[in-house]
Amino acid sequence: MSVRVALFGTKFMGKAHSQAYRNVNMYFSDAPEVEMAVLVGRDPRETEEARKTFGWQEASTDWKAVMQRDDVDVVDISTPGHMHAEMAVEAARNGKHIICEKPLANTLPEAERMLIAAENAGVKHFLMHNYRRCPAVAMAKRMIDDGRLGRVFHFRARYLQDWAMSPELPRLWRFDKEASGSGALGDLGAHIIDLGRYLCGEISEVCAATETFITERPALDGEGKKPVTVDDAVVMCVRFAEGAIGTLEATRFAAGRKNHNTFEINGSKGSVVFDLENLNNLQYYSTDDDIDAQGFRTIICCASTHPYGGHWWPDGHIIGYEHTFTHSVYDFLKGMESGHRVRPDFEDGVLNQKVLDATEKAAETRAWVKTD
Ligand code: SOE
Repeated sequence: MSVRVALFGTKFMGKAHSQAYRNVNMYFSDAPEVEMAVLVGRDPRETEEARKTFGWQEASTDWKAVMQRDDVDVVDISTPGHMHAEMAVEAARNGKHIICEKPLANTLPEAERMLIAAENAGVKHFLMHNYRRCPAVAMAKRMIDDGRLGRVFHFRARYLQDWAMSPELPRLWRFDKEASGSGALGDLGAHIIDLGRYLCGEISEVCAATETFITERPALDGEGKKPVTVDDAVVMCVRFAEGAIGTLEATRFAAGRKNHNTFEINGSKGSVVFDLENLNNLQYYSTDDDIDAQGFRTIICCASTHPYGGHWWPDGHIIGYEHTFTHSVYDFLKGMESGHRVRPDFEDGVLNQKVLDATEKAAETRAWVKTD
């Protein structure tokens, strides 16, 4: 079986997804082979340059025409959020399987429309929350599912960056609610909400505070300033349906923090700690250890016994950020082959969106808000 893909997006995520398709062909020979058919962008010259660099067969700037092509099986949407819904609905209408970047959409009604369109068309749908597929994160999930942490009490997550701190930074699309849905909340918070749901189950209730530290920024066209219409930072307290409680923080204003994505989970039989800056390692504490030998130990999750192990290098040879996209694409392709559900999918996207919505409502009303 070979699968022809059209990728929509030529920037950072377009690059990450392109590399994932190349890697899958090279390292995951048990997956269907990918043909990198068409790269779609807005600007003809930029798209052609990206096509050459990323290794796609063709370049196009006509996204609707590409959706209708019979020789495309999978549509990969790596565009800004405001285009996700229209593109995904069009892809589903044309019977294409869909991979979509996070967050699924800018609003809950959009996300629901995408899910309904994909389900009605009977196509596979997948949401790119790549951090689920760090081997150490997948290992944490395995340990929780096996009961090795016992009853889970706490989920404590932080996703910190600092790229937005300069007031001179122009008002990019990420500062515009129309284009991005929300700020640090939807961009970074969505990742740790997804990880919280993946590891600890559904989030039932939220209270939150958001803040916009720089409320206007230089307009992109150089004509004066324009208002920032999204949050710069968010802090959340959450309750999980299964009884745990959690705190989540996401910001673009944590000086010195470039891509600091970390969580700690505490259960009745032990704890795990993940930190993207040491992404192959999972810190694990077990209450079963001898009392005089207790302490956190480091599991380097790069052996053939670990999730995704064995596909890359010999045991203990570390991997990186880009591999998380490869693992995501690999699982999606295996799901296409077997027909099994691969998560996170658009249903997860809708559930994540409900948490994002509840968070905005909670911050606005300064009260606890249920997610359903
Ligand atoms: C923002 O800076 C960003 O690129 C996010 O959009 C990605 O989802 C995250 O993984 C890295 O940071």
